[in-house]
Amino acid sequence: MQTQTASEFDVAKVRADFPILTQTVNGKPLVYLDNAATSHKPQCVIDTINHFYAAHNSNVHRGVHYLSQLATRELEGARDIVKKFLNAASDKEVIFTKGTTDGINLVAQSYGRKFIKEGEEIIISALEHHANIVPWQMLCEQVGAVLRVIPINDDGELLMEEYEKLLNPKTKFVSVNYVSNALGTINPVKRIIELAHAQDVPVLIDGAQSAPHLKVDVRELDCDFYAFSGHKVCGPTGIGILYGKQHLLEQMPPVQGGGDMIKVVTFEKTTYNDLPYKFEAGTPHIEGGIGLGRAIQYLESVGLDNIAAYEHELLEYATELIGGIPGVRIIGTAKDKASVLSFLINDIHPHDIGTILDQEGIAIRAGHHCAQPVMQRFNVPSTARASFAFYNTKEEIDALANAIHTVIEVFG
Ligand code: C6P
Repeated sequence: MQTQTASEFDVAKVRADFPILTQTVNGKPLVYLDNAATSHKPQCVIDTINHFYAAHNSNVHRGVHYLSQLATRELEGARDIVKKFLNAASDKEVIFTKGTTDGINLVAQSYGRKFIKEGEEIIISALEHHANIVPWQMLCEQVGAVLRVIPINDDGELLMEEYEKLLNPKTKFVSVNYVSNALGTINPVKRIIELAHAQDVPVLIDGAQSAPHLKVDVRELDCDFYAFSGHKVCGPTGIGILYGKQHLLEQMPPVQGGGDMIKVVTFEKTTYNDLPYKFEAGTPHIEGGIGLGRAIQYLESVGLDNIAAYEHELLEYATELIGGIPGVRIIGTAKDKASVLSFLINDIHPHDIGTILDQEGIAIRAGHHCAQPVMQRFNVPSTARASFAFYNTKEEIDALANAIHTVIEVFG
C-alpha cells in the first residue's frame, strides 16, 4: 500500500466506521481526544464480537465438537494476524494477555524471578507509565535487585549518554516504553536495544502507545519482548499481546497454573504445555482475541503508515494552535513525538480544564496519567492531555482551541 499524504487521507470515510463518534455530549458533537486512554471501536470489530456470541460461542482448545473447533480456529487465526502484524517469527511467540500491564508483569515474574538476582540491576526510564515501574519494583523487592532510571531533559527526551553510563555488567534487564503516554515522546528504542544487546541484556518494549500509531516490526527492532493492549488499537478491552523471542520464552517458567497450560498433570508432577499455551492458563478471552484480530486487520486496511502521517499532521497543527494561546504551556516538547499534547493553562487545575471541556462535548484526560514520576520531573501535580487518533479532525482541534479560550475566560 502506498502511503497517503495527510491531505489525501479520507478522514470522513474513516469516521463513518466508528458509530460512537456520531453522538452528542452535553448537547455538543462529541470531540473525543482521549485516545491514549482507550480508542474507539469500528463497526467491524463490534460486529465480529456480536457474531462470535450469536453464532460461534464455545470454549477453545478442548472440544471435538463443531463450535469448539470453529472458535479455536478463529482465535488461532487472530494469533496469526498478530504474528504477521508484528512480523514475529512464529505463533509460539505471540501470547494472549489481559493487556500491556499483564504482559509486563508476566515478564517480571517469570523471566525476572528466574534470571535476575540480588544486587543485579534493571534499567527503566523516567518516562514510564506505572505499569512499567511497579512490576519491576515488586521484582526488586522479591529478589533484591536494584532499579536504575534513565533521566530525561526538559523537553521530555531520554538522556542517552546517561543510559550508556547506567549500562554496566550488573545490568540484567532493560524495560522502556516506545512512546510516552504522558508526553508523547517517541524514544530511540532501536538504539536502546542495540546498546543493551552489546552487553547481552534483553529488552522489553512497552508498546501500549506505539502499537496504535507506529508500524512495529519486532524482528527489525530486535526487541526481546513487546507488550501492547487491544483496547488502544481499536480492539476490545481485557485483551493484549506479549511478544517474546521463542528461545527466551522457552526458558521461562509459567506464572499461572491451570487448564490449557499443561500437558500431563499427576499429583507428583505436572509437565507444561508448549508455547504459547504455557503462558495462557484458563479459558482465554476468546471474543477479545478474535476482536483484536479484526481490529488489527482494520488498522492495516487503513494503513499504519497513513495513520502515522495523518496523526503527525494533526499533532503539528494542534501544537501550533494550542501552544500559541497565551497562558498555555505545553509539557513535553521532544523533537520526535506521537499523538499526545499535554498542557497546562496558567495556574488552572487540569481537572477544572477537563470539566469545562466536557461541557463543550470535548473528552480529554486530566491527571497524572499513571505516570507520576513524569509529573514530579516537571514539578507539576498533573496535566491536561489531548491525545489524537486517525479519526480525529482539524475541526475538532479548532473546537479544543475555542474551548480553551472559554476556560481562560471563565477563570479570568
Ligand atoms: N495508559 C493512558 O491514559 P493497560 O492499562 O494495561 O491497557 O495499559 C497500561 C499502559 C502501559 N504503558 C503505557 C505507556 C500506557 O500508556 C498504558 C496505559 C492509559 O495513558 C491508561 S492509564
